[in-house]
Amino acid sequence: MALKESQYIWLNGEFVAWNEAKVHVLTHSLHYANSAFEGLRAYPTGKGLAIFRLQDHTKRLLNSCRMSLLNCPYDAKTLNDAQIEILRKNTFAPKTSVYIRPIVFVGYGVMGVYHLNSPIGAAIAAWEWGAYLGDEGLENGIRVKISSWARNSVKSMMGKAKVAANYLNSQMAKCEAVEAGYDEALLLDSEGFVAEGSGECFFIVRDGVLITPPSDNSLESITQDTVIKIAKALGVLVERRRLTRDEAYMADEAFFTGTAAEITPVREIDARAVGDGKRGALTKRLQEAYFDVVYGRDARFADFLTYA
Ligand code: PPE
Repeated sequence: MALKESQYIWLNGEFVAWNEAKVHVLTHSLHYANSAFEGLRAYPTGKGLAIFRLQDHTKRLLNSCRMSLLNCPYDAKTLNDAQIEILRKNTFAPKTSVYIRPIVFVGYGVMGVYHLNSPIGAAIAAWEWGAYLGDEGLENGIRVKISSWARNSVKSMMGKAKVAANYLNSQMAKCEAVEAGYDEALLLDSEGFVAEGSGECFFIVRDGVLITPPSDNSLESITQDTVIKIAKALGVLVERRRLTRDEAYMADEAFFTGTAAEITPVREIDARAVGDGKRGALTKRLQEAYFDVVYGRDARFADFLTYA
């Protein structure tokens, strides 16, 4: 799906025209993949666009920078304000959700692996982005393949840093799944326990209990945290514990969560139907409750929204 262009991008403190937001081909991050980024959504509400959990995303971005030794020249307030401003500057179609992508990167000027003498740049773009795994996927569920790739080991990479380098692993898993005719990959960790999707966290439902792995081998997902909070508010029992592939095969329901993926039901894993092969009942309830929260229709979670 081609990117839907908007008008302005924030680049190193200034708003520039979309097509002028450029970097040099010798930009360090392009070669060595040390760049920290975020993905946020802003949803149209009765009071205009509301960014979901802005402060939490910015905090994670700055933590990713800290872990990856990226000396971000901008503080949280500057980054938060710029994300609000990027929504005001651009014109978006009414009723569409907008995706915001901040990125902090190693810039141009020094080559070689050692990056601490390089300048650090930052950019924030925002564009209209529909359902990550398709409208049909949101409604009827997707088909998932357990990847032959193990998720990046905690001995080699920092899965809690949302840095570009971690996504080669995601990309290979995603391509393998798609080329095999599936929609998405589920990666296990090097011990064989469920880690996460290529860009999502994973949940199952068994006997009415919602189960999702701890963040041992995954990003600390903001959507996963939101879904856990919503489930608890609905009185659903939640367990955070390690999951194995056989348990995923036996699940009554399964779904992926992520800012982009929202709550996407999983209807099949490795040629095995999940439950009755459709979106599960609890999955549907959580999906509806999640959309109520992000669209500003649930006062209990009003603090999660920042209006642009
Ligand atoms: N794990 C991974 C590896 C991941 O990339 C994401 C987000 C998540 C879990 C869920 O995190 P959170 O959004 O905080 O709930 N993936 C982002 C990037 C997707 C992309 O293709 O780009 C996203 O959902 O924005």
